[in-house]
Amino acid sequence: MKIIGADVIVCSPGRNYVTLKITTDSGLIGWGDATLNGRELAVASYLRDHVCPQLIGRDAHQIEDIWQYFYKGAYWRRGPVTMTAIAAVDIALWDLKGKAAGLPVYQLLGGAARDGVMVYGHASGGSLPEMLDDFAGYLDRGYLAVRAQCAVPGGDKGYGVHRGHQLYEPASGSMPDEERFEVGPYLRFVPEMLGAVRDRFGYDVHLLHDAHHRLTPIQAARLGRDIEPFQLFWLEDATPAEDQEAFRLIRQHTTTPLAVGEVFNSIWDCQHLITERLIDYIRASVSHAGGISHLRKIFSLAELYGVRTGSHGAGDLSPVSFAAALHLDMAVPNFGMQEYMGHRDPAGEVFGTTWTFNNGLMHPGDAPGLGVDFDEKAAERFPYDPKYLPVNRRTDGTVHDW
Ligand code: GCO
Ligand code: MG
Repeated sequence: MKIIGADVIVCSPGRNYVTLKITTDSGLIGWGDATLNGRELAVASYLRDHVCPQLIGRDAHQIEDIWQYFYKGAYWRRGPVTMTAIAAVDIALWDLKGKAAGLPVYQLLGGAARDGVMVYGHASGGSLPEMLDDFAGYLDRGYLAVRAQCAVPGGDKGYGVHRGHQLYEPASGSMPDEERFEVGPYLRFVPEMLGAVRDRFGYDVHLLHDAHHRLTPIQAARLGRDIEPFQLFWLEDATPAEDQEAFRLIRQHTTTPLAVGEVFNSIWDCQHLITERLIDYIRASVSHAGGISHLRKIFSLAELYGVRTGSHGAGDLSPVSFAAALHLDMAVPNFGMQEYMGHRDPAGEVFGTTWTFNNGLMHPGDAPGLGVDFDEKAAERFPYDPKYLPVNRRTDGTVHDW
């Protein structure tokens, strides 16, 4: 199955997505996701200018060889742009292999290790009552796990809080919005918020919260300890993720389960976190951590150390990589939880999907490959629309982690 074409399509159906199309002489087409929120065109150029020409003529079945060729062959390793580009190729090749075999990708990865993939939804609100009502909506829709994010009273908008009736989406504006954040009120409010969830909905639902890299290690330790009574499934991104050592300190102070990794690109970003058992869930994503092939290695390493998976599944990863995550989630023995933020309209006019949601579990479907179609004609109606993630400042103006 020889590769005869590799093209990059940038479109914005609700948000910006970068999609790689690999065409083969068999007539089969594979789709990959190369979206890197706020830096989309850097990956598009990396692929178009450097990777696509080198794909032509290769055997699409040689997934591992092609991965190594682009990883080792570039000499420059890791980093979000490189690893997102390699991921897009890898995802498209798995899609092709599945289509060629007539099997869904999860079958190629070892077959179903569970009936379905537990996903968590995103409840949020500008006030506590609003967040609790949103939370109730997720339970009504059958979710078994829900993440709770709420604006801190008297504070700015807050991370993870949706606006109006649209799904939460962090990128907006052709220049980054600036937000203000102060840690004291946040640390006092979060236990109250999570306590309110438990008071109203009890302890059967899995409860999660994302601190979005905003705390110091000792602040994270305090938060983890303060929320122990509310028995979280995980506390996400307590401290800036690049500092693996920070987790050692947090771990000494709390039994709240810890998750991190949505900004990781490589197994080397989480080697110590996993082998020293400093976290409970690894949250790297298919599209930013080198594709199915590389994420599978991260998950296998994690399995050895009792760390479970928790793939990033924000709406800024396209339906192609979300489907890829579901296939991997189906097959790995140490699956933990899958994030499901959902995709804003009109993404559904461009991406056709086969996944299903039933009683809190998702299934990728049994179509050959990933089960995602991309409508190139429809994509033309939604041209690239530059948008950026917000920048965060403390109240004194100091730039802070967003
Ligand atoms: C999550 C993430 C997202 C990120 C976004 C950045 O938990 O899903 O924190 O909300 O902020 O993916 O592009
Ligand atoms: Mg997060």
